[in-house]
Amino acid sequence: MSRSLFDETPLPDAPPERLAPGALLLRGFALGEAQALVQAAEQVMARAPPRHLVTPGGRTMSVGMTNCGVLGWVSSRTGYRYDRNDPLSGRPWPRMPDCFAELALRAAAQAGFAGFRPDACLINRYAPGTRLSLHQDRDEGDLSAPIVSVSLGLPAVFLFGGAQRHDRPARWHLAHGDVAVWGGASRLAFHGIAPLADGDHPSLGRQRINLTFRRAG
Ligand code: MD6
Ligand code: FE
Repeated sequence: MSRSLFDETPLPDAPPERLAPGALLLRGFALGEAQALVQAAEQVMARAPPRHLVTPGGRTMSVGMTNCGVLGWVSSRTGYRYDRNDPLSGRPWPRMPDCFAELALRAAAQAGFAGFRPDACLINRYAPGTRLSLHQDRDEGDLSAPIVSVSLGLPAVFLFGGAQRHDRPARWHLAHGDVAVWGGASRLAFHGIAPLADGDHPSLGRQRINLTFRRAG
């Protein structure tokens, strides 16, 4: 099959890109199953709708968030925590779809983290203009496990900083089907998402969905 000069789809055996020690970008790793992942995410979101959480400081987050798996990440005026129940419904979060857990396990292994069994999947939904300010993911019980992050829908600019909030972040382009795996020396790096540019994605329309898998318990 010939390849257009303008085709940005990664070659199937493209080597991982290194964002930093312990942080790898597997371009297109989830492309083949992206449609199944989108469908499964939509089923989770039908049962546990994305909501705009309030930070301990009293700001409302512009990203819509929900979870699946045994544990879900939530923020409120009282702080950040993992909870077994969805505070909106009072019921357990939807179970993690098998296609989610299998993809996270394979991506982590590809990046050198064998045996990754996530118990939490945070689902972030971005509309055009939405951003996620620089933060660390440090509420998880097992910081030796990596985080696996799957991008679906509109492309985004991932801001990847250092161990200090004021370290100037690098900018990485994340597209539909890209998977980032990070752990080890990068596990507590500051990171965020720049305001999402508007666009119309063939399968997701005017939005970006991000799945981040963690070992929280
Ligand atoms: C996002 N991701 O891509 C937000 N955190 O929408 C994250 O905050 C993130 O991608 C830890 C590890 C990987 C990530
Ligand atoms: Fe994060």
